[in-house]
Amino acid sequence: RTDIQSILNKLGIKAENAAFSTGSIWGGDSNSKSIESFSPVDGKIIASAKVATSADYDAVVKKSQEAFNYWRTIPAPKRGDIVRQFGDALRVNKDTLGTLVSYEMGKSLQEGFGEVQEMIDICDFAVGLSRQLYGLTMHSERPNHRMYEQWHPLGIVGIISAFNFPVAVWSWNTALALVCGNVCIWKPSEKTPLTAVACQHIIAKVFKENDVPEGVCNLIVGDREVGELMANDGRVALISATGSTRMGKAVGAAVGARLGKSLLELGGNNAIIISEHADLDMSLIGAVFGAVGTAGQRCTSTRRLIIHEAVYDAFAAKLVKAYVQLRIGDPLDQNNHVGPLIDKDAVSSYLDSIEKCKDEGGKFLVEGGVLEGEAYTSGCYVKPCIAEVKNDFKIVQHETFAPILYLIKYKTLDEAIALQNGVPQGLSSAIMTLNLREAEQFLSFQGSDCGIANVNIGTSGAEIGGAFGGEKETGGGRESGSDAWRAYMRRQTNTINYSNTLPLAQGIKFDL
Ligand code: UN1
Repeated sequence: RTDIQSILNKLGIKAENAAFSTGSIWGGDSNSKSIESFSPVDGKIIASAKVATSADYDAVVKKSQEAFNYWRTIPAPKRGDIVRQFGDALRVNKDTLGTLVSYEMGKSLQEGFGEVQEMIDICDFAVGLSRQLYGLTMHSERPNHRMYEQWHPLGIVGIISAFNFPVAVWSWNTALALVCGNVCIWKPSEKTPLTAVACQHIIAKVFKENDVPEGVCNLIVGDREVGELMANDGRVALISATGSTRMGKAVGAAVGARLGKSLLELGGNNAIIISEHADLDMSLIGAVFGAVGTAGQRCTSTRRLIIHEAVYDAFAAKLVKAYVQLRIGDPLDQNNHVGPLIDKDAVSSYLDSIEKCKDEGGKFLVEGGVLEGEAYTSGCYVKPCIAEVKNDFKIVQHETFAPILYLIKYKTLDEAIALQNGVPQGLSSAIMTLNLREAEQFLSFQGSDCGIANVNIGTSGAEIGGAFGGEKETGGGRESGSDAWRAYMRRQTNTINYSNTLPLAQGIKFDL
């Protein structure tokens, strides 16, 4: 059995209960309330963390403002070198941090390691980016003039992250924000404060070794109130928020009211179209991993399968057979496929969704339920289930963060695409087909309306090199690879006149 205490020791977490950290300074108002880190694996309280007060928050913002004045003067490739060292530190800590992710959040150990791997990958990506951050040069309409654009850092980037990827999503934002010359304030999910503390220790050590001042990366542990302080604070130039659509609407409205920038990565309702031309064995792996991986708690989890009528029965039978074989239990035991949900509230919403689905006429091919017994004392282990539904059921239109998979039958590809797009969310989508015409139609402007559209790959498990995010209620933001870095910088257009007259644009005459 994994010795969590020794993992915590290795990650430098002792009796950690500070509300905030600016690097080497850990602190917080001693009167503030605490939140407990609860492991859904065994139901134990791992540790507690204080909640930042508004005074704590203010102290952190002041430290980050000071730090920004320094950090922006460091050349971007040098900032990249610090991020490279952060990536190296993550390599050293991959096993311990990955294990803590698995224990605190409940995802499988393999997925915990995979999450840390995403952190390492984004650091590598950011290091390369630190020598790029390209602006364009354009031709001026005026003689002997030069026009170009450059990208400058924004200042403070506020990061609000969710429990399901408690560390990777922070690193996507942080690695890019840092090479762009920004400083960060991170509010992790109150459900996973310890993995956040572990990350802060890892990055603070790298900063210390490089004499990077406190305040370049800051952690504030807190609940919704701290998130609200940040969203309403004009000193925070960009809020990058990952989580539910409800949270995103509130954050987006608050940031929008002060005309700040926000980057929102919210809920998904991801579907795989399984065509009559699909490789069904391959489709099975994509569908099952997508639906039950991370116990259905990825924003890219597969929620709906839209299956062609010709293969519907055969594929449904394959699915049922695979689900019967799933091993549910301790995610740290690598023999298990499915771990627990994050907490009992998540279990209630899973049960509630099953009820609602039945009320609307859903027919369950694999029944759900909460597991009981010695191995499941936390009360958070549930059975992945499958229901035949109609796409317009209210519950099917809604993202439930749990392993409930909905099956929908289709006749034509146009109909399948309409079903796939017929939800409020627009994050990830996929088609399983060996037919070129179908694949291209799905990827075309008449196809999927999502930010991610895959062929012969499931909906989850995106690589960091692409821009990650989606449309409609998913919020429109893009994080991670491609040119997502632009969201973390401000663009400046510069026109330089090296002639000895001052011609005006648009040929306007103005003589004195
Ligand atoms: C999320 O669930 O918020 O594509 C992020 C994936 C992962 C990231 C998911 N690389 O499933």
